[in-house]
Amino acid sequence: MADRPDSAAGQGSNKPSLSLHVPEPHYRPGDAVDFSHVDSGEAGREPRPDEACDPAEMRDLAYGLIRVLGDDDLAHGAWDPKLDADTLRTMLKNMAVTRAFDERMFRGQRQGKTSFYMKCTGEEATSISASMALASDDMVFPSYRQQGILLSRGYPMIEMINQIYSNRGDKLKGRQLPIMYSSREHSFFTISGNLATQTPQAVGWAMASAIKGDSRIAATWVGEGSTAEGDFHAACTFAAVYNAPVILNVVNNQWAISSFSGFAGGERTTFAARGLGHGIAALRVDGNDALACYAAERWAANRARANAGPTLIEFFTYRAEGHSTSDDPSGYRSAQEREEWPLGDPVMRLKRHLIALGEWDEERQEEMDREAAEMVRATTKEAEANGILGHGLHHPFRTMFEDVFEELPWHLKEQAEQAVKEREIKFPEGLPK
Ligand SMILES: Cc1ncc(C[n+]2csc(CCOP(=O)(O)OP(=O)(O)O)c2C)c(N)n1
Ligand SMILES: [Mg+2]
Repeated sequence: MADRPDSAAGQGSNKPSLSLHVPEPHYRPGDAVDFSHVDSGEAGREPRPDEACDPAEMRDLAYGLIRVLGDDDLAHGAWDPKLDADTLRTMLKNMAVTRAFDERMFRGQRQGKTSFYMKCTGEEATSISASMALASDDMVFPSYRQQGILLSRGYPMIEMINQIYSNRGDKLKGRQLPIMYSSREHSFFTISGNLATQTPQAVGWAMASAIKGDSRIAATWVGEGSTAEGDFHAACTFAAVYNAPVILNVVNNQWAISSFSGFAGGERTTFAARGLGHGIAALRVDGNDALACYAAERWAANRARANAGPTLIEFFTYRAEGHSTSDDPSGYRSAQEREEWPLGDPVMRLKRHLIALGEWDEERQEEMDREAAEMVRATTKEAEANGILGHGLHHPFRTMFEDVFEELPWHLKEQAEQAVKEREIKFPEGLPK
């Protein structure tokens, strides 16, 4: 018989019994919230290393917090991207449009026009400001909360609504969950609900771009919860090994549906620090600071373009609203969290910055918000003419069998005929209204 450790599991041993740590969020519904443990640091504090810097020489940036916008609403320090006022106003407008779009689509779900929607409230800078720092043909591999990229890249809003309604105008023919857009023309890779799969795909695309001698880089966005997936770590390994021209953006909004970031390892170290173990340059950034988000993404893009290596960026932010229309966060977290969150709101902070520069005022902000809401309203009306959920104006049923094979194989032909027949039997008078 093989040797067994002396009564390792037995009672009466004087060895301490083993135990596990199960993470618990700081606050539950009804709890008073105090974020004083969050070290948000000072704007302008962090150094900005050379873009070709060895990751080992910039370790501290994975544990600090890059901030540009100070409490005085002015830009500070080496990370100030020094954007002109027109670019800042465009950024603010992209945020206003995204917020108005989110509001309208959320209401549309409550009105039964779609089955599902996801807002990005409070996280707008992590997609809009970051993607504005990329070239328009750099390939992006987003998750489901980066609608701001498409809107910033000029993707027609009506196409987004058609997709959300799965109507006859939906270019994806109702085959994707609402909000899982795709646009080759906008270098926007098809969103997948299988979390983190986009990360190795982005690295693979970046490697292919380098193999072909192209100059376009890739960027991916992944939630902090999703970094617990094996795919994310495989992506980091490939990115580091081959020095792939890629940016791995981790949006740490602190929640993964009802699980807090502790379940993805957030209690142990920062998400940016995941990069260091792989030898990847890592930056930890105030995700509610539009200028810091832009500056970090630009740094990483310049690095990738110069063949100096991949970058992992953690955007530290807060998911201000529910995970999706299927979620009710009041069941698992304190409502006070949003009010107490120390890094503020990205839209308000950028607005106040422009006002502090003398380049904006409250009247213009109100007018811009009004125009954004009106534009979304009008576009929604236009899309509704193509149909909404349950009104039967979707792509014909049989189209779900199309577009995969050049010629439909016999067994799929049989299945398609059978499916259509079953529908006729079930709804002899046509589909119910
Ligand atoms: C592989 C996989 N596992 C689980 C899910 C279910 N799921 C959908 S969203 C989500 C939370 C993801 O949280 P995070 O990555 O932090 O992104 P966030 O929603 O905060 O933007 C989970 C667990 C999924 N879609 N795919
Ligand atoms: Mg999250």
